Amino acid sequence: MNTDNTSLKLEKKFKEAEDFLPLLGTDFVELYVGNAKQAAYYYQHAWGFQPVAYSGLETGRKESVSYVLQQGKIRLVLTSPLQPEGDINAHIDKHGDGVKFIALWVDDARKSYEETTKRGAKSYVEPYIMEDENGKAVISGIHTYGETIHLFVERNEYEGPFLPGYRVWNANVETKDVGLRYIDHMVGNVGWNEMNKWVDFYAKVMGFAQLVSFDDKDISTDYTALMSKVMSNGNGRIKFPINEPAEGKKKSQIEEYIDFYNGAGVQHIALATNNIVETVTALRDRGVEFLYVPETYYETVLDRVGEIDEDLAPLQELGILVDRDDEGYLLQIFTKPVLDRPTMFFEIIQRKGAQSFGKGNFKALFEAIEREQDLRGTLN
Ligand code: TYF
Ligand code: FE
Repeated sequence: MNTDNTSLKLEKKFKEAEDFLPLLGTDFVELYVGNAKQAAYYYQHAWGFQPVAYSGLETGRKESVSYVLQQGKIRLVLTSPLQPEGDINAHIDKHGDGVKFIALWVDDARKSYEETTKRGAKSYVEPYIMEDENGKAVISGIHTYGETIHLFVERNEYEGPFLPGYRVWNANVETKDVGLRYIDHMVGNVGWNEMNKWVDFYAKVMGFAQLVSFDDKDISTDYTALMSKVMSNGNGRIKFPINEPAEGKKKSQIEEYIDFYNGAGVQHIALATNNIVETVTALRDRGVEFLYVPETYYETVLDRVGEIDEDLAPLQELGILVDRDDEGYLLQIFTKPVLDRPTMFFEIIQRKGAQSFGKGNFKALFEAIEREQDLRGTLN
């Protein structure tokens, strides 16, 4: 039996202990952004997210505004301040646009809060009830790396468009979705020597188990290095890899992120599709920019991964990477940062059996990132 089998490993790790923090899935991801109206337009028209809900001046909210968009199970919330000062402005001033909340869907937001805070989580918000004519929801929250927050969302007594206080947001123009289905994983970048602290946090406070570990020998090019550990919850629906920079000849992409984000934060969100060629073709047509992968990658890729269902030509044309483990293979591609600061980016992933992370692609991927760093003058 191969010890690399991630699915089996996860099953074994969780048989022993009862899961004290059962998570039903990712509820939503909320970004604090400078201009939510225009960001919403970008995610709607470039990424094919559908308008779902809105809250702002028209709904009686005075301080800030939020747009909710959805594609498959992926729910994105974009929030901007309407006034000077306050937490949202401070967050944007320090980090630029970025992920503030990773909200997790639970059956019991009070118990989630109690179980995690008693294990050492720092409280962000005690359980509170949100209520309107569509029902009620219970929300609580704890701090994770940087200024990022995990919210626990209990919504079994709510039947409205998003959460109490929101109204339906109807689009004035149709946009076709691009086939994105769910969040496969969300990666956090943390500072020097901080990876293990956050790995311990996910293990002890959240009851997650470590799936994989990559040291700086696995993840290095001639120039840069990083380390990474992948944490997963009990049912495998929530996967949080944590990266830290490692010493190399030049500046690690993780260090570049930390410099521009001014601290730890979400580095990338991996979105799953059932047809990566169609999804990436649609995204490219709408102007989403992806990392460039050199032809040489495709000269040897099939020797490494063996036979695959897809034709190689479209994969090469689009720059899609392939990797294999003992359970199958995966196809993945990475966007350039979607902000002016070289901080957050997206990954598009299609899993065909493989439950691992694209270790076989790290070198090609990191060299592609280095070329971008070089163009920005941030490699040194
Ligand atoms: O899913 C994957 O394979 C990626 C790989 O800084 C990765 O998460 C790892 C570290 C990094 C960028 C991408
Ligand atoms: Fe990833």
